[in-house]
Amino acid sequence: MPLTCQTLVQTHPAVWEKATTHPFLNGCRSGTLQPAQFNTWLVQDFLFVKAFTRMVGRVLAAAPDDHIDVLLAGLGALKDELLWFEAKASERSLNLSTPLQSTCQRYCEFMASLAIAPYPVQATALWAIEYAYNQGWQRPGPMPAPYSEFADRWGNPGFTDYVRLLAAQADAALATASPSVDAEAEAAFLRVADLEAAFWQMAFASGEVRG
Ligand code: HMH
Repeated sequence: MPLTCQTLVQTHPAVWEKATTHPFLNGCRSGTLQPAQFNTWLVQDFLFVKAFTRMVGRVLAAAPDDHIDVLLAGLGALKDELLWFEAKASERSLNLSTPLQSTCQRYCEFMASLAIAPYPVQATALWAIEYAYNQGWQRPGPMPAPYSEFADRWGNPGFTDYVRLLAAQADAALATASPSVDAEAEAAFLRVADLEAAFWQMAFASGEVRG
């Protein structure tokens, strides 16, 4: 049986759960998150998305012809997203010219490292990165202001459809992949999951009120 995105989640439920649930997200839902925690996330995620956009550009460069449309649409949405992050940061008077925290740096380095990975591995990692936010922001349930806008960005039906298309493209690429490429794709999935959990923890811990 060929490896699929669904198999990856089913094989590693605990790892995926850790990647997509966190006190940070529950704190958005309950209103107990501190603004400093949220603002740390906002600035670091802007820096992440800039690096992620470059990664999607590289995935596009490696993609077969019939995958170009979906990736171009994704890049178009990322153009809007970067402008939206700038607007959100400006509303909160946040400085986006901030150094990357080490966890964000590690995630960006991982994305850069995918440049030399086979296309099925790149497509799997891209799907996992988007699916993590698609699920993570929806899992706690409806969020109050100001977080509802953030939850909706990654939880809206259009984004959910986009993530499904990314899964279908990754599955198509994996369908003809060798066992060693499958193993590399699985390792990339697990790496994304770890980095996602660490990213939430980075924001949650760095904005924490200390006594
Ligand atoms: C850390 N993972 C992180 N940030 C994002 N914006 C996404 C994924 C997008 O899906």
